[in-house]
Amino acid sequence: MLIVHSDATRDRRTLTELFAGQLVAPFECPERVDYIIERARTESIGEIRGPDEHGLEPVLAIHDADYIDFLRVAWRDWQAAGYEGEAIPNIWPTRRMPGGPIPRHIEGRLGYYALAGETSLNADTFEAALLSKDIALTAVDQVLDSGAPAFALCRPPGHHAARDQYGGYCFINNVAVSAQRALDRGHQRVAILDIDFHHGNGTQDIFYERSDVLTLSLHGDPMDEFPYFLGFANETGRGEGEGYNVNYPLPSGTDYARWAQALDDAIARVRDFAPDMLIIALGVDTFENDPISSFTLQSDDYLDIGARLKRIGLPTLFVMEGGYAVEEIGVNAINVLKGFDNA
Ligand code: OKP
Ligand code: ZN
Repeated sequence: MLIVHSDATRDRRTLTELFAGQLVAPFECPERVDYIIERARTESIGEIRGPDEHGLEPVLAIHDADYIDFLRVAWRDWQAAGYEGEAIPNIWPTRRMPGGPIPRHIEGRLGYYALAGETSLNADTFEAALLSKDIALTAVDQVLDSGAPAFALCRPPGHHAARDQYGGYCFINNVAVSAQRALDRGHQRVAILDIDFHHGNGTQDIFYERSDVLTLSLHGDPMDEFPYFLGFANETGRGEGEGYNVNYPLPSGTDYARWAQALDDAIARVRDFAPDMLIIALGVDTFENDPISSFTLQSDDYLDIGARLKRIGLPTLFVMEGGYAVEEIGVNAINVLKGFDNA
């Protein structure tokens, strides 16, 4: 399978993540990609190529222009305010204080455009987000051109990013931009199946009122897990989109047997939808030793996941999302691709 990768993903390393009341070294770190690409090489998964630039048009087909402008200038404005640490939001428009104008001050704009506070911005954030979407777009073009599967080794991830919000380490929603690209290049229907441990709230939000993109997500029950405020089973879509969003919230401690039942149900729904393309939001933070998650999948289980996905029989794009057991992330992510290729 073709892999799209860039060494330049290393150029973004934030220094801080607000976690458990402390600023810690971020879980979403450049080494994640190092382990995955190293494993892809030793397992000879396939050709590895770099991304092509795709510009902003496919991004603006999903995200609001004012949000992208904010990402472009946020670091400059944060520095201009005299702040010395990385940019972290600290106030939000909550239940009884929405509706006003978008603030002028960077502190207010950060809160307006952030959905969570763990994700620091620095000088390299916007460039990194652009590179990540170019990796995804290059891979989706490859699937569209050849029909063969591809893996976009994106970093930063994307599935928490909504139309006009960042957070959960995500800025541009790579799977959403890729799905829209496939539609704009002539596809009628695309399914996005999110198997990251966390609910794909951004992807759900973006396509919630649409019937051309079926969104499905298997994840830790939001009663107990990030992103807490979306991802419940009764969220099934709205208007035109009614019936085109499916959530599988699963309890802490979920093992592969239980998880695979949810996967099989999701696969049956993908089949019923009969899409032209399947996009997998591939997180391997479902792993038993993941430091911020609570499922108990083991490395061999990822081979079986890949095999089940292959049997759907659709042109398939894999897009990297989460996975924070850094030393095992290469084995786990590449096992999905191996399982797919060998099935
Ligand atoms: C990004 B992706 C755990 C805190 C979790 C943010 C997690 C973002 C995950 N107590 N904080 O979906 O892998
Ligand atoms: Zn995750």
